[in-house]
Amino acid sequence: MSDQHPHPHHPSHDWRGSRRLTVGDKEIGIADLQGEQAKRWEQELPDTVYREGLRRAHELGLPPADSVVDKDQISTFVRNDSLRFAGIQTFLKMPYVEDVNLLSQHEVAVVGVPFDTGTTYRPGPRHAPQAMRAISSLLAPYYFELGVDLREQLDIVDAGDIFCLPGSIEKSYDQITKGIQHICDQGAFPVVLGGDHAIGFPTARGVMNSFDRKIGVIHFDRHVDTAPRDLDERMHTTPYYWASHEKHFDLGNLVQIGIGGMQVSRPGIKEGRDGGTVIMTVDDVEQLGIDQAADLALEVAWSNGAEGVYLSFDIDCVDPGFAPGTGWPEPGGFLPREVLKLIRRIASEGLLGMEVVEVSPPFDVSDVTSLLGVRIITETLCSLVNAGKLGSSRSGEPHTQRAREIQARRATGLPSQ
Ligand SMILES: [Mn+2]
Repeated sequence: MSDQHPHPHHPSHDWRGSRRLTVGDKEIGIADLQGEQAKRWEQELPDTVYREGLRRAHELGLPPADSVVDKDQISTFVRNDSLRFAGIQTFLKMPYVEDVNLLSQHEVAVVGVPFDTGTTYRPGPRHAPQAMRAISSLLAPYYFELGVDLREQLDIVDAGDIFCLPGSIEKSYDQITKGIQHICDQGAFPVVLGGDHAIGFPTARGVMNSFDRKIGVIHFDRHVDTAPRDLDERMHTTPYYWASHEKHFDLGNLVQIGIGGMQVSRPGIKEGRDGGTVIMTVDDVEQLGIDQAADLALEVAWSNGAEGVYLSFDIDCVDPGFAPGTGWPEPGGFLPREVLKLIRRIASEGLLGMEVVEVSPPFDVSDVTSLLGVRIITETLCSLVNAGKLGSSRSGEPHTQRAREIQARRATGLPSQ
């Protein structure tokens, strides 16, 4: 590089002083970068819950052997999430609550629905709750871009699984509805680890039974799932036909994102036409752009007097190149970053609960589909916290009554479970 022709990407002046750089004909404020903003936010986050976890690890799992230098972080028995591949598997290594009567003390309850009797081709989602729990240990609770630390800002517990009956779809529906309704009645936000999409009917029914007001559903999928029956039964192709026959939901509040290709049920399309669903294809989202597509979905879901919205995310709306472990892979779906950004905006308006369905671990590769399912959930939770709909702010201000109660309990030193 000669002095006469300095490389434009290596300016000679001290850019650190001004924090502005000229790249080509564009002047860029370094501080305006998302990454730089995120660096500042990280400084505002507390580490109170993390520190308490370390203290507990020593109390319950003994301080480390004498030769260990980092006496704070390490215990003799694993009792926190420092050793991410070790320990008992719960979602994000959050506490397991064995007594479901105590869910009223927590803000978010993760629950597995290990059920795949509603599949019509590849089975396997009965293994998804455990697979998602296992791979969730890869993720730390801190989300860089939003500057959210789920451990510090939100009280999440793992409530274990609902007892599904693999020999009976109908009895499993009743079990699932009872379980989800219980979580909602306890005032906890349900995060459902499916399960095939047949569970979309009993989960929505459980949410509605508890909420007792009209809801909308934002439904990501390559398939419409609005057929009355499939192979003579209620299956994973039928949940929204049946949900729409409940008191507090109709198809006019169902927005379906990502539908398309050559696996779409014609009887289901007829129901959607008659009932007034809104379908957005991958092309629609591309043409509208992510933000406008998300806003349109919110408009539909919240229309006609709906007072809450439930999010149902079928992993097969993402292209099978990124989500191969699923029952009916259909080429041409979304990119992971597209759905994450859609979810981030949709969740910022608040939700009644959410589910990720149709992850099929036996058909997965390197756990990528399970991992994406987990990221859909963490994206939703971080967005809800960031938007003030759950948990507390970075400075510790509670966003919800439940968060206020949890903080008060922690301050008095009472155990939360
Ligand atoms: Mn599907």
